[in-house]
Amino acid sequence: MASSLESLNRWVEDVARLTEPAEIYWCSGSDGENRLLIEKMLANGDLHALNPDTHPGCHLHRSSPTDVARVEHLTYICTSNRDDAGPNNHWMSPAEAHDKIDALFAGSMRGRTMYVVPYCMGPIDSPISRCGVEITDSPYVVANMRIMTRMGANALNRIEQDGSFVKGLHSTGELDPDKRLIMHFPEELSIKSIGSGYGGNALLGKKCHALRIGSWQARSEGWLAEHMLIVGIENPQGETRYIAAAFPSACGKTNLAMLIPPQSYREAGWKVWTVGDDICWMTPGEDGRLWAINPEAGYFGVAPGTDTKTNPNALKMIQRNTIFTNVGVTADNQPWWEGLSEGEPVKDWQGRDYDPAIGPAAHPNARFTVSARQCPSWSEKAEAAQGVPISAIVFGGRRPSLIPLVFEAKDWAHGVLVGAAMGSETTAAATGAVGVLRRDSMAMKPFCGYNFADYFAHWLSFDKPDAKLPKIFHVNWFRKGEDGKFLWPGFGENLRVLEWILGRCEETAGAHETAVGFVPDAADLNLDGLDISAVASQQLLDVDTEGWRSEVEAIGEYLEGFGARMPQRLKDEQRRIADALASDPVSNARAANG
Ligand code: GTP
Ligand code: SPV
Ligand code: MN
Repeated sequence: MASSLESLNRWVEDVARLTEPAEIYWCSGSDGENRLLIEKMLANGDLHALNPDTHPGCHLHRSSPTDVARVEHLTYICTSNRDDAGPNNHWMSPAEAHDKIDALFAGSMRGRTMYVVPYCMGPIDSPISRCGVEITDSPYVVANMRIMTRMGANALNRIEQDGSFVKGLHSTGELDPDKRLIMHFPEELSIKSIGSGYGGNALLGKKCHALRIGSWQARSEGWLAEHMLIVGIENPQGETRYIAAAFPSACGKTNLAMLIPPQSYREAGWKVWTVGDDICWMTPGEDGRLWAINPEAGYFGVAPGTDTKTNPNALKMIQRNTIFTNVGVTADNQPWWEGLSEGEPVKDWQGRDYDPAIGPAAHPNARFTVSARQCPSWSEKAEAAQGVPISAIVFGGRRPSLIPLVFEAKDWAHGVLVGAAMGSETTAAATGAVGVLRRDSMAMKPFCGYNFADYFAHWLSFDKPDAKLPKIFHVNWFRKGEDGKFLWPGFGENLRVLEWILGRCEETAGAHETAVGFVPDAADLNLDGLDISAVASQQLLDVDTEGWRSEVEAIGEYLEGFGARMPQRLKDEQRRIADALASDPVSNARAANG
């Protein structure tokens, strides 16, 4: 039997023949190697040093201005059967896809170094972890992968033991949007990406492996690969419960994962522990619960909006050893972005003199790359091989109207519908229009490596008699009042909602039943010390029957769009809620009383 290392060597040779690099370098992940890479990038302009007194070990990378976000329209799932990719994905046949992209890879690494980057997604000794190797011609990608994954010699050892790994081939190519493609071959456990050096397009361990290929593997192996944060909430009794939450890109995962409790909660002894901020791999344990690991070792987080008031943990975390991508800089060479209360920009993200008339200092999708261990709320459980048990799953999105601050699904199948029905306004994390409401099921629209109908069926399949599944909730921090302002203060105050969620899991918190799920009364939430009017809290928790009727009808149409593969169970659930709304006197009565 050919060992995985033989297969790796053969693949490296094949790729070198195709891409014609000047040299091949195998990454060990050592500190010395990283120092040399950084020196090389400082010399060639890939990186700029930042102020060493205020930001030791920090560097700035400026992307090509047309390469600043994920490109969903250029991202393909290449399965032999088109229906396996589903209407939620762009599809191309594997043969055509290989032909197209290999033509772009031919000679693409001439004059460049080809880096071979072995990595492990998840704690190196965890049975839930999976390995991959990324071949790339971008030293910036190598430096990022070193922070974001367990990269180097240990990963290579594990690959030898595992016997299989995900093959990811990446080249920045010409950074030309017309010669950019991100292809996934789940049946071959491989990825090919060319023409972009940015984040999710280029750091192949992240969205390409851990979500698109990972979700495919998860389905065949009986686990879940999700676009979720993992956070531990420690109550004043010292008990820690873990919550996994799926919000679409740039909708608050990083912020919730490292939130600082409101002062009264801190004084009472509440603590928050960060396990992960973007990706969660969950697998049923022998006890019937879902156990989750964060496959990543670092955070690639949104910089704009990060400040002492919104996310002080993140701000502390990124004072040292951080790569900043597409932020502005101050006169004394500190990184700067919109929403930062201190400092003033003099250069924008493209290195031009800052001029508010031509645009923001930082690109709206500017990011930081930083080791998870630098987060003040870093949880030791992020290294636990078996992961952490999940008490609640939370879905959420940017919904300016209709969707209440929080509600609880009746049971697992209802919860799966709530996830499938998720909608959110688009953000700068992907190219294209911002602020457009779209369905983003389980925050996985851009990331599910197979047909959503099969994905929902997979989710439903966890509902087994001996399973002890988490309760499922939906939150919305983004509901707006008539003045167009957010009704809910958000950020640290979101802990109040998490407390209610955990209270529901322990059956200590109150709620009333509505057609769409269990909703708290204002009195069921701890709003003490919060500057929020009774009217606002009423609006936040309101269930508008009329509005929900059209929403649930639209959800039905969305499910129908997947044709015969859509599980009947989910359609029945949609019908159940539509029927309940049709005969629902609740909202009218509440309106009359309120
Ligand atoms: P990805 O890394 O793209 O997957 O995104 P993410 O979900 O981790 O997003 P992140 O936490 O970085 O949030 C991005 C944006 O949401 C920032 O502009 C934040 O200021 C804003 N945001 C986060 N939490 C809240 C909140 O509770 N309320 C409001 N109003 N805005 C929030
Ligand atoms: C997202 O877009 O959801 C991100 C950033 O987390 S990226 O790694 O570019 O996908
Ligand atoms: Mn993400």
